[in-house]
Amino acid sequence: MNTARKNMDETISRKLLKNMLLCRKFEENVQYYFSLGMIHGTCHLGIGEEATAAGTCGALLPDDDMFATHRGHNAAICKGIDINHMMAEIFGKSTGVCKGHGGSMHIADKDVGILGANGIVGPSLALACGAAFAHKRRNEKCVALAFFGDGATNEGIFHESMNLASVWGLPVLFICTNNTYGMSTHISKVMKDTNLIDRAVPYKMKSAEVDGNDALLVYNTVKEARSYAIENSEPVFIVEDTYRISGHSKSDANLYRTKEEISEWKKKDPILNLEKQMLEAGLCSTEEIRQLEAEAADTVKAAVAYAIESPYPKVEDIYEDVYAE
Ligand SMILES: Cc1ncc(C[n+]2csc(CCOP(=O)(O)OP(=O)(O)O)c2C)c(N)n1
Ligand SMILES: [Mg+2]
Repeated sequence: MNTARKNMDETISRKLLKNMLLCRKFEENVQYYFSLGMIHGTCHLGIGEEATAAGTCGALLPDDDMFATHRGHNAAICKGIDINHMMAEIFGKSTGVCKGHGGSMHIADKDVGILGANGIVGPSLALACGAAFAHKRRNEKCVALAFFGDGATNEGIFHESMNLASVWGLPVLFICTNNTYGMSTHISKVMKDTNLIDRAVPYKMKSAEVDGNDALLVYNTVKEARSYAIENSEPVFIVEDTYRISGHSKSDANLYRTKEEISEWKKKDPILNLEKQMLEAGLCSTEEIRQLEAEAADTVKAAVAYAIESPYPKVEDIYEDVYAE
């Protein structure tokens, strides 16, 4: 598949920028309240990876299903989750999208096609096969999309799911967010061939690799892949190359990479990247960008207030919505 050409559509560019700003403000706030001890457990931030979420989810329609990873805040925001209820979930409050029982790594809202983030690495691929199978059986013109990291591509579930989707002709979009690290391990230490796109070859699957810090390019690539998957009832594999500026999780001391490497990637910040493109194309002014930033900050501030004011779940509700026997 040829990488889709950029399309400087004003409405799309604005939507992508707005969503990326919302993601960044949201996660900066999560980081801050985590440091105050007001958010418990751990959490994985995707600061620096916002274009993969905004561009990818921006190309989906409401009926499409999306499965996220442990680093799933941005994907949920860009698929259209209610920000107040997501923030409340991360604070562990009863008004959260999962009534405060799930937290950061288990964000889900089936009303907007978010069928779950996953604390385990890899299941998104297999779950998306199941959802796509259902769509196919019902003759629905939509896709199931799985986000997963470069690290997950070494797991059995990656290969089993790619094989199944290929053989059964399932309309799945497999989206590899390639930030080149699995926790503190660089991909070159765990793969002989780091050219991830080649992993589609044995499954004879359509594939594309894209600069994952270019939201418009990601959007156009996924949009084209979505149409292809539906028209041909086939999966597509997309590698989105990016970098997480934030550490792996809250306990990351960043000892496995250099300050220089991080600074180099900061220059390729996906938000600055799109802002620059929009300014150059005359699609917005610096003042408008500042306005969008202020709006994102206000939205997140209101979400934090909502989360803080909300009550914790009751202890006696702990067995509600538990399906294990
Ligand atoms: C099956 C499984 N193995 C190991 C872990 C621990 N773990 C959590 S995140 C992670 C790294 C995953 O790397 P990657 O898939 O590249 O995603 P990234 O964190 O880079 O977004 C690991 C090993 C886990 N949660 N599940
Ligand atoms: Mg990774």
